[in-house]
Amino acid sequence: MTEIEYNANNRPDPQEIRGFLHYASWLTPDEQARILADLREIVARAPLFSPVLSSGKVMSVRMTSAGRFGWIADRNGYRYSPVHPSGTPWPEIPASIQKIWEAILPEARPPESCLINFYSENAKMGLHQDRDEADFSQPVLSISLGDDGRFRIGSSTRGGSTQSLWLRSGDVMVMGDEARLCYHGIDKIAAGTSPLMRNGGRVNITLRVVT
Ligand code: MD6
Ligand code: FE
Repeated sequence: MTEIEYNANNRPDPQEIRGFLHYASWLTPDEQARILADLREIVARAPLFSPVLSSGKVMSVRMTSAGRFGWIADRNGYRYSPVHPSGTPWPEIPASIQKIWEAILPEARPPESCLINFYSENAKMGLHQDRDEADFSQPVLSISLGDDGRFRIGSSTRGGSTQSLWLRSGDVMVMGDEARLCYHGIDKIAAGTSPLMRNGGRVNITLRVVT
């Protein structure tokens, strides 16, 4: 298959919302399908699992990862790990995903972790900060595929006002600089809003520098 190339100059400019940069419809439908095919290969080797938080609660989002580090959660807490819960190393980050980071964030260090979150119709992700990484000067980039998800953004402290926007299939979001430690989460999935996946659901991919 031909290598995907992304040229950020031919793509939509972002809208800023509380320091987050939202690139609506950055990926074409063909590019989204190509990325989804690469994700299916990752999931075949590193199956999705349901993380259990230290509270004993099982997360409604199912996850797996690619790259040097993946995010795992079990009774011992949550952390980055070089291996899947099965003990095997994570698959490599596919070029179709890594090249999005390189096109949008040419100055950033290469991503070391590619977290893949799968949301079925009733899954949610509570408001959280991404603060398990060592270098907060490095941004986090997310890619949304499949059904629409309502993304909620707060501030860098708990409480206070929030704002929401819908993330749609093909959208890219960058959380850097003053937004890097803002609380955010997904409070609703709009089932049946995307034809990308036959059985519905939403996928969010987050790329991060961990060390
Ligand atoms: C999601 N995203 O969109 C969850 N984190 O399903 C995140 O938690 C996230 O989209 C950091 C930066 C961008 C994100
Ligand atoms: Fe996050």
